[in-house]
Amino acid sequence: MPDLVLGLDSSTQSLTAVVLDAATGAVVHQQALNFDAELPAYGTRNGVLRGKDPAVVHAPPLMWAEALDLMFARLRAAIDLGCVRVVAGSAQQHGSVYLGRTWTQTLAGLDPSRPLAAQIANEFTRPTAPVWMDTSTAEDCAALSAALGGDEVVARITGSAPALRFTGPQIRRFARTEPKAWARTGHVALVSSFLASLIAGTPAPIDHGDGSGMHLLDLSTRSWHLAAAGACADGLLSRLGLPATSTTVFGTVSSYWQRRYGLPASALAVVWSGDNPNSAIGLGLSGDGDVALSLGTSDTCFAVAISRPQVPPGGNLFLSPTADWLPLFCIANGSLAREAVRDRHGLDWDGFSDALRRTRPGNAGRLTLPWFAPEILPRVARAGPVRIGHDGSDPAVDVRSVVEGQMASLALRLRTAGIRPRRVRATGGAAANRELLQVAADVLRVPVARSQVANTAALGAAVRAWKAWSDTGREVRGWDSVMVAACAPLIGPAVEPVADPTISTGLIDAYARAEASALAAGSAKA
Ligand code: XUL
Repeated sequence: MPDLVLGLDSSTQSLTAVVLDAATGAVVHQQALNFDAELPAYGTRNGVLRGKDPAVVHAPPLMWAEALDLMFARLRAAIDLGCVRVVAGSAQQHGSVYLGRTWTQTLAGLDPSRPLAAQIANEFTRPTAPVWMDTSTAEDCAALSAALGGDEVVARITGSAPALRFTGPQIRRFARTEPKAWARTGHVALVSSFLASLIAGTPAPIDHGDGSGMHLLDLSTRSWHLAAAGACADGLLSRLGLPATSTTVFGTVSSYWQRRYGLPASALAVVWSGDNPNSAIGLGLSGDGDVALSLGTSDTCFAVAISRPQVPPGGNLFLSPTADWLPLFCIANGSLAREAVRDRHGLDWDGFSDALRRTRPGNAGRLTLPWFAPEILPRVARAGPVRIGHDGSDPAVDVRSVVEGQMASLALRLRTAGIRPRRVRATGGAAANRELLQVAADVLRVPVARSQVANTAALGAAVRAWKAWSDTGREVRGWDSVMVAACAPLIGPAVEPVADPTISTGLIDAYARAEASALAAGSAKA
C-alpha cells in the first residue's frame, strides 16, 4: 500500500482535493465539488451570498464544513484513506469566521456517527463570513490608517496599504456594528484555519502566509502587531491564537475523520494557508524572478523574492510558505474585461484568439486601460475603459489593446517593485488560451509555461504536507527537491517571446503615461 498525501483547497466556488504518492510526489487522484451545484440548500451563487448592499459579500462557513464531509465520503470511494499520512489545505484568502466560547470543546467532542455540519451549526456567533470580495470596510480602513499613522505606515508594518478585503478591518466592522455578537465571540479564524481546525479537532493556528492578508501581522517580526489589533477590536489578540510558520504540524487528524472515514490515527495535520501562498508552491516558484500569472475573473500576478521588495501602492506583500516574500498584484479586470471586449464584438473565444493572431505586438501604439469594471490596481471607482489611439471600432485592434493593457499593467507593477521576471508560470482558466500566453511572453519578455494541474493551490497544499511529513524524521527535503519532484513535471511547454524587446518597453512606458494621465484627469475617478 503506498503512503498518500492529501491536499485540499476551499476556493470561492469549490472544494478540490489533490492526492500525491508520498514515495514519488506524483499526483494519483484529484477531484472537485462545486458549492452552488452540490450544496444548493445554502443558496450561494458562485459560492457567495449577496444582499441589498453590493459592498457586502459573505459566504456560509457551515457550507465549507459540509463540503469537507462530502469530499471525504467521495475520497473514501476513490482511494484508500487508511494510507493517508498527512493532510494540509488551502483556502480563499482574507475571509473570517467567528466562533463562540465552546468551540474548542465542540471540536474535541465531534461524534463520528453524525454529520459534521449539524454538530457545529450552533457555534457561529456570525452565521456568515465576509469573504475577499467584500468591500464594506472603508470606514474601518480609514480608522486603522489613522491609528497607525497613515497608509504608508500600515504598508510598512503589514505589507499592504489599507485594503478593504483584509481581515482586520473586516473584524473591526463586525465588532463595531454587532458588539453583542462580538462579545460572545471566543475565536476568530481565517477560512484556512477554520477548516484546519475541523481536520485536527482543535483550534488551528493562522499561518504566516494567510496571516499576511489581515493587516494584523507585523511582517518583519512575524507576530501580531499590538497597535493594529487594538485599532481593530477590543480583546482581538486573545481570540486569534499565535501565528505559525506554514510547515507547522499542529496535531493529527481527529477521531471524527478516523472513525467516520478510516484515516489512520497517526495521520498528521499541517496548518492550512491561503490560496496564493499555496499556489506559489504548486507552481514551483523557487527563487528570485519566478513569477506566477493566475488568469481568472481577476488576474493575479505574484512572485517570490528573497529580499523584501518595495511594493507599489495597491500591491500586496505576503510571506510565502518557503519563508520568502511574496509580492502580489491583483487586477480586477481580468477575464471580466476580456469577456466584455469579446461580447462587444460578438466574438467567441476562437474569434478572440484569432484577433490576437491577426494583430501585431505593440498594436501600432493603440492601447486600452481595461477598466470595464471598477479596478483595484490602480484604484478606479468609476468604471469605463480608456482607449488611446483608437475608438474601439476595429474588433481585432480592440481585443489586442485590452490584453496588452492588462499585461502592461502587471509588468509595470513588477518593474516598480524591482522584480525582474526570469520565467512565468501560468494557471487559471484563461491560461488555456495560447495566444493570451503569447502576449504575456512578449510583454514580460520571458517564456511563459502553463501548469497542467487545474488547481495549483490544492497541489501546493499537498506539497507543503508532503514536505512537513518528510521532515518529521523520514528524510528532510528542501523546497527545491519537493517542487522538482511534484510540481516541475506538471509544467507544460513554454511559450517563448517573439516580439522585439523594444516593443515591450515602449508599451509599458505608454501604459504608465496613459494611466497617470487618466487618473490625474479623473476620466476614471480614482
Ligand atoms: C488575494 C485575494 C484573492 C483571493 C481569492 O489577495 O484576495 O486572490 O485569495 O481566493
